[in-house]
Amino acid sequence: MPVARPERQEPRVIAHVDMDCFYVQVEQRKNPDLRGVPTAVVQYNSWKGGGLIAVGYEARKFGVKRSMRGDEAKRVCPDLQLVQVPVARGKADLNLYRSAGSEVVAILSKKGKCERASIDEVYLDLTDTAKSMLLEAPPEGLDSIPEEALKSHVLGLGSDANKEEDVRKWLCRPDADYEEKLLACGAIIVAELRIRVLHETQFTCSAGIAHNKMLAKLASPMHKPAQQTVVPASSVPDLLASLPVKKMKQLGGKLGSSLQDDLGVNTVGDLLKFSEQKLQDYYGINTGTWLWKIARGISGDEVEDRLLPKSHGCGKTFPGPMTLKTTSSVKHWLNQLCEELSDRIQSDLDQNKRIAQTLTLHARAFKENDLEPQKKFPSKSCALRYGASKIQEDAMRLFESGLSEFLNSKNVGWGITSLAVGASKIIDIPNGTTSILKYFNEKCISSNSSDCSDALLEEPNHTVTSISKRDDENPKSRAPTESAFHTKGLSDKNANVKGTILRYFSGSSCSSSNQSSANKIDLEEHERTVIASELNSNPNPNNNWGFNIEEIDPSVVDELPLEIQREIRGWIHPSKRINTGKRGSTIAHYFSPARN
Ligand code: DCP
Repeated sequence: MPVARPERQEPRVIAHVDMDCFYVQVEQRKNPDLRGVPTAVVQYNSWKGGGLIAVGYEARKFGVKRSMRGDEAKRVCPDLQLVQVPVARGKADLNLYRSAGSEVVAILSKKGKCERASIDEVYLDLTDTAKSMLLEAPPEGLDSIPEEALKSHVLGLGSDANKEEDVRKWLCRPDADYEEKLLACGAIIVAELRIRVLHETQFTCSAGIAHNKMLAKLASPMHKPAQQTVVPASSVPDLLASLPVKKMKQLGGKLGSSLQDDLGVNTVGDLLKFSEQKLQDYYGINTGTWLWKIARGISGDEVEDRLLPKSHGCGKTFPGPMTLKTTSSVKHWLNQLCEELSDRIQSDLDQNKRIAQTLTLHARAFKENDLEPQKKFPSKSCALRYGASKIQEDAMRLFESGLSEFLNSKNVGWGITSLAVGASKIIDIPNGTTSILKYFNEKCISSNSSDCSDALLEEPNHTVTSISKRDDENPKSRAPTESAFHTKGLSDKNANVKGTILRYFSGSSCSSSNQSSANKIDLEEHERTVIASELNSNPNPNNNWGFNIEEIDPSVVDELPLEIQREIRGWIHPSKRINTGKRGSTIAHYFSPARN
């Protein structure tokens, strides 16, 4: 359940930056012939043209949607170019997109505290940078305001013909209070950052700029692609008054449904009718206070200083005839997955000096003559040992333990329709452990051999743990940030930038009215809801939307924006809770035998 974090008294400037049709942009950069052409990226499974996972804005004009399969999309847009997601070891390989996301993060993180929230979205705390700008180069003193900043959508400002002039006045208001002046600086900083991202990576992005993470995240998709939306404090009541509760982060699930069903709350603004005490009576002290605060746009969540993922995961689905029915076929695929996982944690160790501590196995399964079809294959975890063959061995043991629990030790036929392995509880290696690192680097990493680790590591007890609670621990990895940001320098660098980022979408309707963009978002949200309810009501969902849950590739899900992950996981494991087991956070703990 959500908990209210204490909010800082000082005003903050937070941005949420979200890449536009990200995988499509990455593919268009790789193959410039695709630029300006309706394009979509499809899953590697080519059934009915493959499931669309990213749709370019040119294709969206024709009505192409992410819920379609390639064949259907081609029907609505015959010129559509379909690009298949790269494949390695028989499954989707997201490395291309991951490193493209890292290029963007590297640029954004130079200007403020930066939290990589998913493969294509980032939070920035620009408070210090905005303060410096206000002291050294306030908007009203600038010779010119960047055109991209003038194109901002400032909520509450209206959308008159004279919009740019109105935005200029808003950015330069001498009578604005300190909080709103900082926000104006934030808008200019973000506009310049977005131009810099475009120049250095060729990618466009959209952004929300507000006084907290929650509001920034709400604002970033309001005007897409390649635009930014600013949320002055005075616009918050109106924004929340009409915002459906289900669209608010953390209210998409049961809590949101309970608000609707039990309290008749349909929009976030409706919550204003309830006192804090009343909300606490219904939902407990913490959640009650959190609800009371979000109704007022108050959120104390901090931007975490984290540029690297919290965990690594890879998985594969085995729909229909591909279902795995023998231990040897499971072993074969687990070996593939574990090899990839091993490669990724090794390069994390190499590049970032981070160690993953927990190995987890998830599966979806069914059994013959099932009398308890609601019973899920239990997720299992144990201490993670480095080296591909050790991971393979442990994953296989986790699988066997999970299978025996799933089958209740009965000797019946079974099938596996999805397998995934994950490495989590990632910690930074403390200083002074160079010799250990050297050992990992020189022996284990190159050979991928399991034997080398035995020489150094005491074998941990491999307690197999059933997973019961979501891992919310957040290992942080810091990167240098600049405390001051010289707007002028950035402006100079981009002085030759003609026009705005929107021109990269010339000919697209994307720059059109706010209304159409809002409708688009509503429609997509509606469709997802319908799909989710179809899936929930249908144990073997092949629904009218042509969308089959069996085909969701867990490896594709892992790095998606959090709300999409939650949504998809909600379909797959409606009542799943992950591991509670708290481990020590030092390397010493890792090398000592695990306690049973
Ligand atoms: N993705 C995926 N499967 C999904 C949803 C998304 O593989 N069901 C991938 C492809 C997307 C990327 O994640 O390009 C980012 O997802 P977003 O939801 O941010 O959507 P896009 O960036 O594609 O488009 P938008 O411009 O609407 O944000």
